[in-house]
Amino acid sequence: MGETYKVVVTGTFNVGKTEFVRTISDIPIVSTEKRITDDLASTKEETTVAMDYGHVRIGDDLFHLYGTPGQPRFDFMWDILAKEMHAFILLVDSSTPEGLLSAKQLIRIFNHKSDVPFMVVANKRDKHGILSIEEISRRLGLEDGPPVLSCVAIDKTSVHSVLEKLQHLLHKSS
Ligand SMILES: Nc1nc2c(ncn2[C@@H]2O[C@H](COP(=O)(O)OP(=O)(O)OP(=O)(O)O)[C@@H](O)[C@H]2O)c(=O)[nH]1
Ligand SMILES: [Mg+2]
Repeated sequence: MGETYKVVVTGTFNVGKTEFVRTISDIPIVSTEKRITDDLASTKEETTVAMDYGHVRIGDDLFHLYGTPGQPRFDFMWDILAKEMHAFILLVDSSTPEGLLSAKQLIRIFNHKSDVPFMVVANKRDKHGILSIEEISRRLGLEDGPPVLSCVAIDKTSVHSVLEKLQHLLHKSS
């Protein structure tokens, strides 16, 4: 018999949380994306205001995936989504150092909510001029912490491989 896991996918604005859940989900995701009307509209058209939900079976296990909103003004959702989570994934955008300081704080915030395994994932590795994994790790203060994994959230195989590593971590910690 497999296990069922609740996993929260978090990170700052525009790092690829919705894409990550959408790419791997076995069902069409439930999303709460709304048109951006403020100055962030130049970055993209829509942003998550409450959550993304999808699920995927990996081997015998079922993963319920909850993407958080990235903008701090929707941070009231974080507590709700983190309730009874088994693990969290912190995504960062490899193509810009912007947001890495906030990502560092997010790791602390989510670790504080619950003592569960977590993984730090450098997304958008397909882009040009990206930061090295070592640089991202250093900026997040994780030199002595967990390894930073590479990911391309628009590629299903890549997301699958991240979740397989998380599965391994969860099996080890149970
Ligand atoms: N090239 C590339 N683009 C990506 C990747 N992951 C996400 N994107 C793009 O980055 C943009 C932001 O992705 P989203 O999934 O909306 O990001 P988000 O973290 O959910 O954003 P918020 O909910 O607004 O915080 C979209 O245009 C995605 O298609 C990736 O691995 N590579
Ligand atoms: Mg989103």
